[in-house]
Amino acid sequence: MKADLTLRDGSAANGQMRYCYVAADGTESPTLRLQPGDLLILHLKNGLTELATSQPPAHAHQHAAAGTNSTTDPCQRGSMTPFATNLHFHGLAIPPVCHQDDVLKTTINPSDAPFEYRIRIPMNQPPGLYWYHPHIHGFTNPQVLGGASGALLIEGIERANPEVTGLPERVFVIRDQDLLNPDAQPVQTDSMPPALVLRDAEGDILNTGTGGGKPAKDLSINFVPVPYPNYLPAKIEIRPQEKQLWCVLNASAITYLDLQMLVENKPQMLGVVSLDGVPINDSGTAGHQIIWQGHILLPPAARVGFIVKGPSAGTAASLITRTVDTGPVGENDPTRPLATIVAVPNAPEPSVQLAINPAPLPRANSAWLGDVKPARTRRLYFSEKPHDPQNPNSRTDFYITVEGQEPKLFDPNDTAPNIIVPQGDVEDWIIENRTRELHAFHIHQIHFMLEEWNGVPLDEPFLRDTINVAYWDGTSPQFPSVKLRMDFRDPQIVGTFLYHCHLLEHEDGGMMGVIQVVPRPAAKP
Ligand SMILES: [Cu+2]
Repeated sequence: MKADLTLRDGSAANGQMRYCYVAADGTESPTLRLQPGDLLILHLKNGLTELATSQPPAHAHQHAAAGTNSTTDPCQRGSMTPFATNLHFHGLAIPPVCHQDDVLKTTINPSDAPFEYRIRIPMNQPPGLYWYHPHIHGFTNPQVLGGASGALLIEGIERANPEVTGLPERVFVIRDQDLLNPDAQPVQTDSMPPALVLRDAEGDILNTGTGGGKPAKDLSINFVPVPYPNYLPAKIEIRPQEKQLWCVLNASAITYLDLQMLVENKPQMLGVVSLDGVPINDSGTAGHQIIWQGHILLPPAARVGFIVKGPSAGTAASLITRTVDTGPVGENDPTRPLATIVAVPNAPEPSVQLAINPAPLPRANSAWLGDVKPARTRRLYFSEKPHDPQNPNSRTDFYITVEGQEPKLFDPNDTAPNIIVPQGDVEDWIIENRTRELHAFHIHQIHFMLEEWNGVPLDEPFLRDTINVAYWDGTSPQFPSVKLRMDFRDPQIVGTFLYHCHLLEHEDGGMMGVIQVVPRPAAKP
């Protein structure tokens, strides 16, 4: 498959910077549809203009001055500027090397010719929803918040799960953006008093804990904005009682989603068939292919595939996101509608329908991750502190630290690995949250299994690439944590790559670390 994308920017009427990938035929941020084994040749032209330099993001000063960015080879630059860009293919098990999925050194400038990505989708890449977005340190947040993201779908979920064969399939990309009406008062839909609007050091509206009030960011669904304060929803048409597979990507920079479908105000059960691109019964031992849920939490960067059934004709139905308590220093994320679901007999059918009689997907030939004994256990933790210890209102420094190492902000000019792993190993990582807001742990190149949530064993029969970590209440002797089983067995995944919080303000603010997977013979005993 070939794709020619240009990253364009523009300044909206309200002064917000907007970014978009534009394909050769004018399509905006196209969904790239691929199959295992396919070769994707993607030419990315950096079409950013000087506009991008007029509004330096909060943390720009940390990095913009570093380096000259004058090397002619886009594979060797590494120094980051607001008008530079690159691509990360979130969730794909492809090598962390230039022209594939390297974001440590790969930097594309506006003066460069279109940059070629050549990506072979692995034969064992699970079928599901993935995505692409820029990953320039210090400037990922403004570009993604401005709209730079797109879905990448690996076809074949019906080969892994007979429950979805023949279903029409739709892709929804939910993005966040700065408020279109930041000065508007909340519209009161219930008896709650207007919430106080307090802001954090990054200028985001603090979590009110009420479920209402002014959100930190607006949301859009497939580029239809649903802005505060009236939240005029988008419209989704579906035939009455029709079953469809909905694949939803939370491409937000910082906003958590908790998706729910209401019919006549009653929550409907949603049949989850995949998370983060991976079918639910990936282990082959779950005994079921669907997890029925009344609502689905999606941290930034997470994806879900679920079966919905169209409501009866004439009934009021909607897709909403429920409030997420992001913690006392988290952003305010109230309950709000995303789309009205309208059941009409002549609703246009989605353009994609899953095969009715597909060849079953071959089973993985490696042992299920949950059955592999980990070589070792590592402990990492999220922490935060004011940049100026004397001034609690100064901007926040965000850290992810390997226990025993000195907390250090990510520095693109010092990419010595924090963690070295011999290829072939499986490890357990315990990740603690020592802060009073949510973080979403993500690692490039690999998936992991969630083994424990706050010490409670889960043993999920599927893998994830992004996991929410609960916030600390400020008093408990134990910090909230997740225990993950990390899979470094893939022989293709050798080299240096990143793990970080996927709340992009945090990532740009330093909450990122470097891992090196070394070839087996070179590994120390
Ligand atoms: Cu975070």
